[in-house]
Amino acid sequence: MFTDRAKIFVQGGAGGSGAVSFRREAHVPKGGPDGGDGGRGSDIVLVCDGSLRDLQAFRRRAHFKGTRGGHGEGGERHGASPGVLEVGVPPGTVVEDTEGGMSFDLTQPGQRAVVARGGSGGRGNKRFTNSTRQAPRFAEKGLPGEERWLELRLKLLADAGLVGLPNAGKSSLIARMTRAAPKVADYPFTTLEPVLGTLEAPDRQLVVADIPGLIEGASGGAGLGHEFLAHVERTRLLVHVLDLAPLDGSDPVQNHSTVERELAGYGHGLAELPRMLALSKADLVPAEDAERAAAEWRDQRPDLIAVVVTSAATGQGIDDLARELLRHVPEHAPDPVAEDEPVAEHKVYRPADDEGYRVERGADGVLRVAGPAIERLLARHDIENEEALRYVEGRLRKMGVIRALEQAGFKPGDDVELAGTVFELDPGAPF
Ligand SMILES: Nc1nc2c(ncn2[C@@H]2O[C@H](COP(=O)(O)OP(=O)(O)OP(=O)(O)O)[C@@H](O)[C@H]2O)c(=O)[nH]1
Ligand SMILES: [Mg+2]
Repeated sequence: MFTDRAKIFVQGGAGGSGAVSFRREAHVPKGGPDGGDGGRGSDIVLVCDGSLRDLQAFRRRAHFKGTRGGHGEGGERHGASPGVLEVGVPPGTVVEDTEGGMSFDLTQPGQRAVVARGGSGGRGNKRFTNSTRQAPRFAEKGLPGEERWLELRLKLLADAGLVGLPNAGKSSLIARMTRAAPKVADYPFTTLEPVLGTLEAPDRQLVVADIPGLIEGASGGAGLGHEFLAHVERTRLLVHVLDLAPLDGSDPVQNHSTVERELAGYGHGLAELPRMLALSKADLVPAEDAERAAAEWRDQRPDLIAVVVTSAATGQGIDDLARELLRHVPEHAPDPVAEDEPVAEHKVYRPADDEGYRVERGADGVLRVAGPAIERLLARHDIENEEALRYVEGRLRKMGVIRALEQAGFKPGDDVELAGTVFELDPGAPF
């Protein structure tokens, strides 16, 4: 089974917490703070792996969780930061986060995309020492790692694609032209999944995709073709394979328009791709009929790059078709990406309010402060710890939150809800 879609859950490792610790020395009753910092949790990184063919592996495993960073310890020992968790995906994988915030296109082996960052470690109590606070009895907690659901879609990276009605002879052509060995049979929809074949020229290779046959309504989801049209989206040229002598007695001209209509209906630029026409099964009609049909097509459709009369049975026209493909498909140098500079082409949209917060008074009269910066601050500290709470109050003052609260009518001692937790805030003396 060829799997070209998967949904996976990724979660970066949580950061380790900072330590609260004091130096112990033989003759010093109480030494200075020496709590080390927590380590950073591991990032989840998708890595484009040229040895993978499809997304099959994700049917067995769809959850990827990073390792937690080590906790800090006394004696200024910092917690370990485990390395990244790498997850291999095949070339041609398009990654999108289900919330729509992130998208990556992994095309070249070696490319990497960080899809979930590990949480940062908390600072140990040693780091909270200052002139007025010489023995802090609090430290930061590590933050949780990012987590999200990702949608993976594989769009094959072929240079040219074969399209046509079921039974037109597409698979027979690719089998004859390349070393691919797709199933060939005299019933429609023999091909159930895309097959790639490689045309070998002395100086280059060209990858051709054979996809399941298209039927009327394919662009709207009928048959199998629709699902697989995505695999010819990235090709630079389409070869329309048209049966010269359809078994069902249908008219080749109409069959041709059926397929072209579906390509146009699908969108994504398929209709605009350059076209070649491979008239197939020439051995089944008199030679002059095949030549006449070819001449008519050249006449009617001057936009076709080439019209080739072929027979997979006798081999007629196969070399010509291969030559035309090599001549007309622009060469692209897939410059191999060096292992050390591989970054996936990506666009990432992050909310710009990373530092932001809002102050509002709820219907119940309680003042609320919310926003990512507030959430991080609260996630970092244990506000049951009196000292930590005073530190948090100091931070809130520096961030301008206390002033904003005062403008909203806050008096020291009032209840305030911070990132979902209500408590009495009494930011008396700056700490
Ligand atoms: N006589 C003759 N028969 C052919 C030729 N090419 C293909 N066929 C026959 O036509 C039938 C369909 O061929 P396929 O290559 O499986 O067609 P396809 O377009 O891949 O079909 P789907 O995968 O179902 O879309 C098979 O029975 C082939 O043997 C040819 O050049 N000459
Ligand atoms: Mg086929």
